[in-house]
Amino acid sequence: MNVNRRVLTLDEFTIQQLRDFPNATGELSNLLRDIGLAAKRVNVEVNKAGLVDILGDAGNMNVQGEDVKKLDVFANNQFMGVLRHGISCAGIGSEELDDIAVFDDEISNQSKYVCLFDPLDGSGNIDVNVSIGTIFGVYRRVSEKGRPCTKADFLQAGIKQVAAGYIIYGSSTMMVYATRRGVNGFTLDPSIGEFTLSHPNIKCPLSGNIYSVNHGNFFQFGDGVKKYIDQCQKKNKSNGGPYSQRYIGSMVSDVHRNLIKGGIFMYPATTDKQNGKLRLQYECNPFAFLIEVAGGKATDGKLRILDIVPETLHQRSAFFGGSQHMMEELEDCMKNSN
Ligand code: P6P
Repeated sequence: MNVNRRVLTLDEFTIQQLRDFPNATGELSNLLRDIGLAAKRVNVEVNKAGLVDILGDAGNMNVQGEDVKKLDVFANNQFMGVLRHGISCAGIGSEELDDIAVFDDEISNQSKYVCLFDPLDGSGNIDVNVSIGTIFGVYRRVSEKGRPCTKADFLQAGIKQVAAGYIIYGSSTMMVYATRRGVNGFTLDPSIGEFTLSHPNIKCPLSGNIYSVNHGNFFQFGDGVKKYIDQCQKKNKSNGGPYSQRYIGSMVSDVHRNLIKGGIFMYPATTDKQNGKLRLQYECNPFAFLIEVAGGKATDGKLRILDIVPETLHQRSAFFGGSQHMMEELEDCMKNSN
């Protein structure tokens, strides 16, 4: 009987990918499914966040009978908990943890991968009901298999990522991730509690009409960035109108919109933040990997983000990423300015 499945769940999709790569061990597929499971648990609490005043502040018990802590700590614990008890991750680095978390047990030490997370990016927007997200990057470990993972596993250049992506907890909850084979988006179907393939083979449009930047920092930007922003304000869309400036203040939401519609997201270095604000390992690198696989570009204004070799786990970087043609226009402005 030919069962023609039009809508694949995340589990079915990752297992189908395995059929195309019979020699694969299935560890990466397992890992991505584990991330999807933790994301569903976070989604439940994030969607209730607006009710905290009614349900009382953190400290409630959730459906799993766990104490609900501050949401970003809760989110971190969900991802760390699922991966620690899985079979595909040797440890994690996270914005919520000062140092790496080594899952030092017999099974985890045999795992091929480590993960870096921003468990709940943009969490400052929760109380005003703006979309927030989780950002993750997956690396093949460089330390000896069978032994605990080490800091070196987490300080690899972004080009070494084997997968990267984000979950956006918005009007719908989506998980979007890239492997070298492509970028695919899955929308959570609450009726079956599964992420289902809704955006296969996402490509970032080569150009767009949206630029995203915090204009409040304008006078702190370098001349090249100012010149590009001026250009955007004078540019004409195909229908003759100026570009649109869209900035939500939640990187996952801004980059997701620009990835789908075309556009450029900028968080330049400023006089206040000379190394930029965004974290290289778990904000810039995952998005840079995903944007490049989707056909866009991502730099720090000088260097390709994925080529930067990190020195510390929480180091910051300037970040410019999005449609190829818009990035090239920005680079021209920066080349010809100091
Ligand atoms: P600003 C959220 O705090 C975040 O890390 C990103 O999600 C977002 O793009 C950026 O900071 C917003 O920063 O300084 O413009 O408020």
